[in-house]
Amino acid sequence: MKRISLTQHLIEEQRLHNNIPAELRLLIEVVARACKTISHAVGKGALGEVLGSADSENVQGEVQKKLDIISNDILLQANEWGGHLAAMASEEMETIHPIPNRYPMGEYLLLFDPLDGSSNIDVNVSIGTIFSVLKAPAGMSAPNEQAFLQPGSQQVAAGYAVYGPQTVLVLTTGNGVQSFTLDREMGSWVMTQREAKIPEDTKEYAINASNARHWFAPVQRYVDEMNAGKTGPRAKDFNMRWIASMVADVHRILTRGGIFMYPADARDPDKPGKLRLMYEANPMAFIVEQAGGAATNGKERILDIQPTSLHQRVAVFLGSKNEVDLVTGYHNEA
Ligand code: P6P
Repeated sequence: MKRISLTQHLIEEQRLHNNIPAELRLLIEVVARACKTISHAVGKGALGEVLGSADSENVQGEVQKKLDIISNDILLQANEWGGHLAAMASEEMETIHPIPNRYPMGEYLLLFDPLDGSSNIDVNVSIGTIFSVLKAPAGMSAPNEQAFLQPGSQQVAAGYAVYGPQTVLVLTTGNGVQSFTLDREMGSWVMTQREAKIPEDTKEYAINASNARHWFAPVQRYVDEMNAGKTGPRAKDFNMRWIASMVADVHRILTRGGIFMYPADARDPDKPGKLRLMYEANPMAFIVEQAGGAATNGKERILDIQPTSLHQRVAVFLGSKNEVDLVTGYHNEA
C-alpha cells in the first residue's frame, strides 16, 4: 500500500468530502503533534522521572499520575496559540480552559482525556489519549461550559492515540475511520489502515468481571449466556479480555471485533457507570459507529444523549453491532 502522511490524508479528505475546513485540519494536526510529544514522554518511563503519582487529585477525586498532568499540559500548550479553538475541556480540569486573550479565538471546542488508563502507566501496559472536537455555537463571544454540552452526534472529529508496542493514531472526521502509525525515525504519522471495519459478530467480550456480583440483571444474563459457551443459548464459546485501559480495549475491538462494557451497577444505582460521556464515551462511540459498530448506554445510542454536565458519567456498551444490539435489547426488555 502506498503510504501517505496524516497531512496528505486530511488534504485528500478535504477534496473528497469538503467537510474538513483548513482550521479543522490544523487542529487535528496540532493534536496529533501533541500526541507524538506525549508518546515520547510516556516512552521514557522511569528514565524520565515521570512515573508515579503527583501529590494531587483531579476533579474526579482520582489521584493524578505525573504523566496525567504532563500530558494535559502538553495538549493545552500545543493548542492555545493556533487560533483554531474557542476553548478546551479535559478530564484533568474541573472547568473549561478558555483561550488566553493574547491569542486569537477560533471556532472549535476540543475535549480530551489526556492520558486514559493511567493506572497502567507504572506497569508498562498500553495507555492512550482520547479527543473529541465540536464546533463552538455560532455567535458565541465568551465560551462557557454550556457551549460544550452538545450531543456526541455533533462531533466533527474524534480520535485516540494508543501508546503501545506501536504508537497509533486512530481518527474519524465522519468519513470512516483511518489509522496512522508513528514513524519514530521520521517523526511522522503514516497511514497504515484506510478503512477500519468492526465485524458485526464476535467471540470476545471485555468487562471487569470482578464487579459481577454488582451487575444488574440484563448484564448478568448477557455475560452468563456467553460464559455458558457451546452448550448454552449462544451455542458458541467466548473469550474474555480486560486491559483496564479503554483506549487499548477499544483498539483491539476496532482491530478484530468484540464488545466493551462498563455498565452501571448496584454499588451506586445513581452513578451510571465509571466512564465519562464527553471525552471518553462520545469520541469512542463516534469512531466505533464510523467503523460499522454500535455504541449505547444499555438503553439508547450514546451519540444521542443530551449532556447535562461536563464530567458526567455514562454506562458504555460498544463494539460489534449484533452483540451491542443483543445486550441493549436485554436492557430494554427489563
Ligand atoms: P476498572 C481507566 O481508569 C478507565 O477510565 C478506562 O480506561 C478503563 O476502561 C476503566 O477505567 C477501567 O476501570 O474499574 O476496571 O479499573
